[in-house]
Amino acid sequence: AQAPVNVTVTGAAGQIGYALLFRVASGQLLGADTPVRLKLLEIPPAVKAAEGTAMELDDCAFPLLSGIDIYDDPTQAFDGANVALLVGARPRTKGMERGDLLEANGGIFKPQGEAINAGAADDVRVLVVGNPANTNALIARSHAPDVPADRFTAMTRLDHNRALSQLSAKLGVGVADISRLSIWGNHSATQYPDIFHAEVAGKPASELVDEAWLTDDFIPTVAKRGAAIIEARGASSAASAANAAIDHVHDWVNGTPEGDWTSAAIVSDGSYGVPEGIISSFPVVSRGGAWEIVQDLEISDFSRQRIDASVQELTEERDAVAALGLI
Ligand code: NAX
Repeated sequence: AQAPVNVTVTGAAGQIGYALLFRVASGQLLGADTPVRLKLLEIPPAVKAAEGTAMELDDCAFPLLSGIDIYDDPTQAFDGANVALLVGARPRTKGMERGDLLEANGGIFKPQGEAINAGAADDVRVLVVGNPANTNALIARSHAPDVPADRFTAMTRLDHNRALSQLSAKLGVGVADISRLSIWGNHSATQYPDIFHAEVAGKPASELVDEAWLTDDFIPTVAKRGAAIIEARGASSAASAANAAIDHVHDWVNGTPEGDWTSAAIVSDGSYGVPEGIISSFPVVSRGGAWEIVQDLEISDFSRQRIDASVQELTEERDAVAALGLI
């Protein structure tokens, strides 16, 4: 039988954790043939709640779940990790300045990066979900010099899935009829969901919608969907975020379908004028277990402006964490 894959999940007692862990344990992350061992990381006051979730995981009697360990120490939690889902983060509270937010998260993602560097498995793949996700991933990556940079990613798959859903509703087609959508930039309100290379049942999506709908409806709806969910549900997106994390890692490990691509925030190699080293969302394919940026797409002025604005925000966040000594 195959040896279990170690999946470390931080923020395990939170609401995304609650939606995520059962799907990981049931085999949806890595496939129905791959046993998993869960390594949960929480802060001390939330360890008891994580133990409660672990009791429920036990009660599911998942055949693929070979064990659960709970830690409040990152070094132990990341020891031997093959997949690391970094969900726990410090949320922005009322009156908090951006610098305070970045500094508080530096206090989380620096030691986690160090722990990954010290003890994770050679094939470790890291997905940062906790916000500000791109810059938290940058902080973790910069404290893991022995881990290849391309193993650090941040999640824009939820934005990608939201864009698919909005376009499918607008055109009255199934999401499976849409291919080649892209999310560029930061997982924030400046993100740019791009339909200019998308196809709908083989036709260019841009011929099926007008620019006013893109500008006034589609782009802001996708970018502000998180706020709309909070307004409606009284709590932030959790099951859809967990679903996107499953999609991201599943595709990273198993590949993206031929002829299509997805979106993920990965370390820039300078493609499309995005400064090397920042963690920005791109259209990506997964081949042989690694993300590759889709190359040679034509970028219109409409798209260029919006990509540049989001990338500008990312470089400002990078400069801010550099000034704080966090990278
Ligand atoms: P919750 O507040 O429900 O859970 C967060 C959990 O993280 C808590 O249990 C907390 O104790 C734990 N935690 C805090 N510091 C930790 C540390 N140093 N080590 C381990 N655990 C720690 O938040 P939830 O709704 O689950 O959201 C988690 C994060 O996902 C937030 O930062 C949120 O902003 C972010 N999101 C990111 C999305 C994305 O698309 N990238 C979408 C959904 C979500 O908003």
